[in-house]
Amino acid sequence: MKRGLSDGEVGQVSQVAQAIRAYSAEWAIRANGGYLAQACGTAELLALLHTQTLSLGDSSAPPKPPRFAATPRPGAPGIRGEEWLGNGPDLLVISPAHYASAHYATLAATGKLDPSALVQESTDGGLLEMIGAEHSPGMAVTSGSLGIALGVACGRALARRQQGIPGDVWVLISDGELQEGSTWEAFQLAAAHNLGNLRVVLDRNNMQVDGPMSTVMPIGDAVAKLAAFGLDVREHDAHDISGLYLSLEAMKESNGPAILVSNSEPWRGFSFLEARWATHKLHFVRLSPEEKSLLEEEVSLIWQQQ
Ligand SMILES: Cc1ncc(C[n+]2csc(CCOP(=O)(O)OP(=O)(O)O)c2C)c(N)n1
Ligand SMILES: [Mg+2]
Repeated sequence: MKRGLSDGEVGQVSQVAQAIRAYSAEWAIRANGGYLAQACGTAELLALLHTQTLSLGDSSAPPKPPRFAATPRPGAPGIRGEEWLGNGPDLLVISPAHYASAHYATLAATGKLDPSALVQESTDGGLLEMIGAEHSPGMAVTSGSLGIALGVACGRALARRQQGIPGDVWVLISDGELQEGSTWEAFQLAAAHNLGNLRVVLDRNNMQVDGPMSTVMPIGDAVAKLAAFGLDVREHDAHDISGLYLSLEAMKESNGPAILVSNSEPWRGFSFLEARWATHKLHFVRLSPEEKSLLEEEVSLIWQQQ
């Protein structure tokens, strides 16, 4: 087991997490709405995955992405989104494609995207799709149709094992995806093949597009179900950097597929989201003029503290 993070390292991760919130908020301010709560719930998790947990290596993809040229395929122009992650050996798959904004913000906060490139987000002909696709920086799978990328990740983990390719396949999934049958089939497959190179992190924010998970379609005791499907399960507070780091490190010791349930507060970091959380409807937030100026103030505070 690795040692824990020093206070200095926790501080650095926290700075990256705050930058992720700020970059995502800037997009929401520009577009007068956005997938901001996803960044707020996963900021510490994404910061840890990118800077501490995974070995992503250096990226040779351009920090200022070119315009869209073609859907990535052999012989076609264009760059595969995962090339922005780095040259490995690990791979990170973001399954819920509406978390792309949080992930672009992470790439900007970790130096793999030029922050000025974020203005491309959701613009015609730009690579930074609002619902990320496999040509979008940092996105390995086109997964706007939810519940797909976990199965793809299982296939890639199995192929890596068969071909002796080192490195683990990490996948971020959402709790809404636990309401889909394909997710459970993928877990079942991961257990059947004992995929020890598959590591799943679940952002459990207790909401999906139509409101609280419990009223849209309750999924019961997720931790017990995941264990019953043969996964090595842990859960932790998504915003406690030191403990989350140790839980992620412990996953690396598993010989089979492992999952971390990251219990998040999708309002974390911005007061207008917290004020609205009673509704559990933060999936895509539009901003009132008052909320917009409050958010602008809180973003500028984050940058002052960097
Ligand atoms: C296969 C599929 N079914 C339905 C949808 C419509 N949809 C878009 S987002 C969403 C909710 C997903 O929940 P979660 O990922 O937990 O969202 P969040 O926590 O960000 O609100 C749904 C059902 C979809 N994109 N794909
Ligand atoms: Mg959710």
